Amino acid sequence: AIAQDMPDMWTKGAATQKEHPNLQWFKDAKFGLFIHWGLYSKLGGNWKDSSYYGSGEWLQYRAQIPAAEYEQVADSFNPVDFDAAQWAQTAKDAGIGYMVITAKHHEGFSMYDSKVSDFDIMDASPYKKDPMKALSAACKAQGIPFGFYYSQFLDWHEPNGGGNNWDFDEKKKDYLRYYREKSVPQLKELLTNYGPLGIVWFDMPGGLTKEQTRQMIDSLRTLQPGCLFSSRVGHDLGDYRDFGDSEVPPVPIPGAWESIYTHNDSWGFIAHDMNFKAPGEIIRLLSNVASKGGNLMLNVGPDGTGKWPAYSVQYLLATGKWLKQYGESIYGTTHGLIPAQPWGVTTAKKQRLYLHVWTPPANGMLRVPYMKAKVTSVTLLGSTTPVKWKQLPEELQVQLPATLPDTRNTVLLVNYTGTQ
Ligand code: JFZ
Repeated sequence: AIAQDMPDMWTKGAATQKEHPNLQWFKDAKFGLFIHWGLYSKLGGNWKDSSYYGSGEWLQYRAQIPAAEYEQVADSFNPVDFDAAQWAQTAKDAGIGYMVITAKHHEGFSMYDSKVSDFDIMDASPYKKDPMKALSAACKAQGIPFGFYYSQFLDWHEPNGGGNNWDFDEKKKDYLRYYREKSVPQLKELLTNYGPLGIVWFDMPGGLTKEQTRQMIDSLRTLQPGCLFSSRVGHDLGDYRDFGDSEVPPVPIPGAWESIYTHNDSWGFIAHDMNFKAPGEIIRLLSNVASKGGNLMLNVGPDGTGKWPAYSVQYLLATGKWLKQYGESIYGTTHGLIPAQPWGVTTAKKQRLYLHVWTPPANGMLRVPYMKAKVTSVTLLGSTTPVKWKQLPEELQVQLPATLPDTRNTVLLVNYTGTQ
């Protein structure tokens, strides 16, 4: 019962082309970390006397800051507290399966050592080091697949880049020239200088036909055939699908896909945004996305000094603690075999069904409808407390203990024989 009666927006683009041969690690990873980090992180949503809530990385656009003026932010961009090993360690302890960081966002500033542009952290900032070199190495040391977000079309710094119409006349723009002179050469740098990449995360396509996009992809592929390209490369040519920000499909979706979420209300750092998702929310979100067959990529927005918001560290580590106990119900699973229930959702592995209990029924009697295969055991993950259960035709009933091991999301493992 996959993607039945689904509106077009959910099913479109799924498996329209040959699957990339390197998708399995991505499908199994389930939990990714997105990092938005750039000059906007130093501004934190503030420009002159105004403060802007919402997406911090869109500040230049929101305040219509001229490129020449915005450029000066780089003069004092000096993330001295950036610690690649610590970032990778925190990600590891949080149970993260892959990391994707902004190499260049719409502002046009390269957060790595680029020979293609002087508007990069090596040439334009006092920092004089390449944080992406350090981070890619630290992730490799932790065994975390590493990838770059790259804004291939929007570039508010370049006269020929997409998006900036407050400085530059849209009609005079030569997008192909921008692709030829900055975008593609930079993508080649990223695919050449940072070891094997798990993902290039394109965003906001524009300025290219489908054929031109295909040509760009083909030339980039030769550098790293194993690297996955996200759907926002455009024209349905990506290797996996991304749902719009903060979307979880209502029923299972086939193929490889990801839901992306901010941790607070913005991708890029906003100093006064404290609306962080608590560990319980993250854990339920992660199990919800997994129950539909996808990955959750959760974002962190470090500040201009290179520190993560304290709540992001704290809540991610709490999520990691949960994953230590319940990880087998997330990693390497497929979508659940039972549709979402009032009490929660399910995920699955071979002959195993995981019941993610978010809201236990008042009387403690958990009803699992449509359970046809023969159940052989029901246990609480990470607990020795026995549970009573019985199987009726097409329904499994489980009596939950009075106190659950984890009130945010307790997981039960159902072993069964035959096919469900
Ligand atoms: C883009 C960026 O503009 C934004 O700054 C951030 O990096 C985010 C992850 O991606 O924003 C988008 C792009 C596509 C959709 C929504 C926001 N979409 O398809 O719904």
